Order: sequence, then structure tokens, then C-alpha cells
Amino acid sequence: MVTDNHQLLFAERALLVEGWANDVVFSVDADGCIASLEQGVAAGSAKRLAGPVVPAMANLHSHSFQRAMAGLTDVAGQGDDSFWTWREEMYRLVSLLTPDDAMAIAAKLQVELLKGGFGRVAEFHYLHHGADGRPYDEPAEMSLAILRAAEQSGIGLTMLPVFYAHSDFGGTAPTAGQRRFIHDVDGFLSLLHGLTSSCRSAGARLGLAFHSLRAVTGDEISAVMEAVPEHAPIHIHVAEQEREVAASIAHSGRRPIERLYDIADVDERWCLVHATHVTEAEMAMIAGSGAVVGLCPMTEADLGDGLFPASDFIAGEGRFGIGTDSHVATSVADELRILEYGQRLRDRRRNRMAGRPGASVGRTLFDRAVAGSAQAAGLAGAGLSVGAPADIVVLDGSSPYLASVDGDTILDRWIFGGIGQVVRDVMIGGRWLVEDGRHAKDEEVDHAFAAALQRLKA
Ligand code: NGQ
Ligand code: ZN
Repeated sequence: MVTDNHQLLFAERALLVEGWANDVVFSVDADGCIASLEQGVAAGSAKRLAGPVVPAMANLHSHSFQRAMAGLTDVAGQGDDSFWTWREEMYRLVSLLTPDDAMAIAAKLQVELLKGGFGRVAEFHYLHHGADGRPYDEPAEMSLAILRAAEQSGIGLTMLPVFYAHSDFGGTAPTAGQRRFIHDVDGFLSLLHGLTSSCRSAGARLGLAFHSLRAVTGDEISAVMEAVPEHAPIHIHVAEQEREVAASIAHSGRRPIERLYDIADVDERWCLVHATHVTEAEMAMIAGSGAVVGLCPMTEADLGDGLFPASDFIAGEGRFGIGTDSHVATSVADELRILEYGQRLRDRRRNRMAGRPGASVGRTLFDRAVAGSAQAAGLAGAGLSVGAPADIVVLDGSSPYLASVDGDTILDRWIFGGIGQVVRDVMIGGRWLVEDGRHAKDEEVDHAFAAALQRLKA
């Protein structure tokens, strides 16, 4: 129902910023924001939503092109397969991708993410140049492909162009496989500034990233930081693999996270992606700085990274959010479930991420990830409240698993129940993008994606 350019929506149950509420009418204004929220009221003329309502989650870490290789790197090689042998296979895909491929894969991924309960994606984008390593005539060609994909899918986008200059600590020259990623400081800043207006007109947020301490020197970080716009989110991969920790210590005598805090004034703008190999002192430093740790639990498991001590980190009031990174999974539930399960497998105990007795693990994980992911994506707030964007996920109320429960148990069933496709409808910025499990652009997106995969196979 639409009145005065306002849409009225009714939910029997909704997870608002202040908690679960019953019989809620949301009024969504023409800008796609929640103009008012009334609880304990009759539906009246409002459109009845088909199940419990939760906020859409931001996905804080994506390399969208890697969706094309999901499930294609699980054949044993000659030696000791690792993150680094996987990276060689990933570089092979990098060598083949055109801007059209990148767009088709990103659009498909974004539609899948919407159906998995994500409303926004932070794209950690480092594939900048042509296959020979030379910039395109339009230097932002590859970034623009991501923006176009987001226009097609409708997902919220936080664009993070990545500065990448070297292959290892100490400013080592990049390898041939990395040539599509490389800038000097000036080249990177001109890409960043060039993207400002395209992002603004596409409604995307713009931040930036340093690929890793392997890929940039301390001096380069300092030079880029001088030119970073206020409030821009800043992301970096850090301490994901033990080899990186060893190389960091060999180079500077410091572990990667220590080294990062030596070099930069890390604060709430920062997202430390993975931070897998972290000491207690480093965890306290991260928590104290207000930075978010960007956990990508399915990819971290896939790549054999190791286990982030998440239960200790939240006990110390550390902030985390979730990303799908290489996209071997595309849903909120898969990421949160394996995050908890990793802690259980390590401890041989249950319910590790609940925080306090009596708390639902699903609710604890969901609330903290919603807040941390929004912060890392550069959003001013998180969750459903007056003034916030209407980024709404409607779970399937016709599922007997959900219809029979209430409150936090809805989240536990979704995350831990293994109950199939639970996300039914998704509204982003006041627009319905997924309805009854389908996206309006499914056919064209699938068609272009299939063609890209065929081309990449040939
Ligand atoms: C990436 N991905 O940049 O895509 C990395 C691998 C690297 C993950 N760390 C490459 N999951 O770190 O050098
Ligand atoms: Zn990554």
C-alpha cells in the first residue's frame, strides 16, 4: 500500500534496533528510509509481510570475480595444497577476465548475496588493469564494471579500490601473476579520485583498501593516508596465513597486526580482514582502537587459514563483521554457523559465541555482525530504526520451522537449523529486489553469467 509516496508495511514480528517487536507498521518514505515505526498496531491498509523481518546484513569483504571458481579448486595437486597453491589457480582466472566477465560474475554474485540475506557488499577490488598489466583507456574500467553490476542487482555497494604495489614485505617487485593489480601511489590516488563522482551518481559508498602488508610498504600507507577522505572506510588483509606472520617478523621483527598499528593510526574507520593469527595483546589493541575484524569464516575454512579466537575477542568487547570473500558460500546463515562451529570444534564444547548465560547464539552473532559489518561498510548506523534505510529481509513465515517459534529462536533456526532457503523477500532502500525468492533480473543475470563461465572454460 502506498500513500503520499510512503509505503506501509506490516510485520507480525520484526527485529528492530531495540529488539523484537510484534505487529509493527513500517512507513517507508520516497527516499527509501524508514519514516516511522509503530508497534502493537493493526495492519490496516499496510502490506502484510510474509514472515519475520530482520535487518539486511552488510557483507564486508568480497572479491566478486572469485565466485566463478567456487568448487573448482578442490582436486588435489602434486604437492602440499595450500592457500598459496590456491592463489596460483586464482591468478589463472585473473589472467582471463574481461570487464564484461567481471560484471556478469559480480551481478550473479550480488543477486545470490541478496537471496542469502545481505543487503550491501563491500567490494575489495584489486583487478584493475588489462591482461597485459597496462591500464585500460578508462583506468577505472574494471571498477565501473562492479558499479554496473550493482546497478543491475540493486544491492548496496561500498566500493573499496585496492592499492597493491609489491609481492612481499620490503617492497619486493610484483610477480607476473599480479600485474593486473599494480599502481604507484599517484596512480592509485588518481583512480580513487576518479571514482568519486561515479560512486556518488551510482549511490555507492567509496572507501579504499591496502591489499596487505605484503603488497604495500609503510611509507606507501602513510602517503595514501594523507589523501584519504574523512570517514572513508579503510580495509586491509592482515595475518591470514602463518607464512605472512613469519615474513613480517623476518622483515621488521614485528607481527603483522603489531606492524600495522606501528605504521598507521588504526581507528573505527579500519577493517582488519581475517586477522586470523592474532595474539591476546593484539586482540586488546584491536578492540581498544574500535576497528572491526572482518571474518570470512567459510573462505577461511576453505583455504586452511586457521581459526580466529572469536569467543575470546568478543569477551574483550572486540567488534567483528562478516564477509563472504571468495564466495564458497553466499549466505548470512552459512557464515555465522561456521563461525560458531569453528569455536566449538576447537573447544569441544557448545555455544561459544553467546556472551552470557541464557543468550541465544544466533542472536548474539547476528546483532554483533550487523553492527560490525555496517561500520566496516561505512554506514552511519545499523539495524531497523526510524531514519535508517529500509534494508529489510523477510524470512519465510510459511516454513513450519519458523512458524512454530518466536523471538531469538527464529535466528537460531535460520542459522543453525539447516532448514533450507529461508530468505523470502528483500527490500533495499525501499525497493523490493527479491520477492518470493526471486529477483526481477534473474533470467538476464543467469544468462550473462552462464556465458561468462563458458567463455572462461574455453
Ligand atoms: C585475495 N584472498 O587477494 O584474493 C586473497 C588472496 C593474497 C584471500 N586472502 C591473495 N582470501 O592474499 O595474496
Ligand atoms: Zn580477501
